[in-house]
Amino acid sequence: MTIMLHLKGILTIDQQIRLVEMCREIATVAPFITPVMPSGQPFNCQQTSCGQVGWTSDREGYRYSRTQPNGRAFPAMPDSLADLAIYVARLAGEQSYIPDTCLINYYPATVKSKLGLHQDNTEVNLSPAIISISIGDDCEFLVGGTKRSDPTKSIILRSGDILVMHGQSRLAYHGVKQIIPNTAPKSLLKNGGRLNMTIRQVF
Ligand code: MD3
Ligand code: FE
Repeated sequence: MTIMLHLKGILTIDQQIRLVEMCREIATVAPFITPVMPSGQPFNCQQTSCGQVGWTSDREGYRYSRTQPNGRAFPAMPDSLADLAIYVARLAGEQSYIPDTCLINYYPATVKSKLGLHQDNTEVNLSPAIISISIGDDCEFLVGGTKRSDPTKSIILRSGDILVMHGQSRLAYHGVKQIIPNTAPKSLLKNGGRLNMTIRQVF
C-alpha cells in the first residue's frame, strides 16, 4: 500500500558533514527548542526549522508559523538543501516540487528519544511528498497505514539515508520507536544522537 522511496546510503559522509554544519548554522538563528504538545506534554526530541515558515507546536496547537517563538523569522532554506529536495522529488515522480520548509528534529542519544505515532497533516497542501534525511545514529522507524489502528512495520533508518513519502504513504501513520546508540559514522555528531531533516512543500 505504501509508496515510499528509501534511498539507502545515498549521501556521502562529506555531504552528511555539510548537512550537520548547515543545521548548526540554522540553529544560530533559530535555536533548537523542546516544543510542547497541545496537552502541555513536551516532545521527546528538539526541533527547529528553516524556510519561509517553520513547524510549531504549543498549547495553541500544531501549525506552520512565519515566526519562531522569539518573534523572529526562520532562516531561509539554503539553496543546496532546496536543490537536493527538488532532485529527490523528481526521482519520486514529482516534477514541480516546491520545498517551503525543512523541519529539523534532534534526538539525543537517550532511551527517552522517540516520536509517537502520528500523521503529518498540518500542511495546507497534503499532496506533495515529504522528504526525510537521516544523519547520525540509526533509528527504528515505524510506518503503518492511513488509520492509527492499521498494523505497522519497522524500518531502520541509517545515517545518509533519504526516505521519500509520496503517493498513498503521504498520510501514513509513522513514528520513531528508538534511537540506537553508537551506530553513527564516527565524529559526525559530537554528542551522538540523531538528526532528521524533513523537507516539506506546505502550500
Ligand atoms: C511517513 N519525523 O518530523 S522522518 C516528522 O525521524 C517525523 O524525525 C520522523 O515524523 C523523524 O514529522 C520521521 C520520516 C517520515 C517523515 C514524514 C512522513 C516519514 C513519514 C510522512 C508520512 C509518512
Ligand atoms: Fe511525521
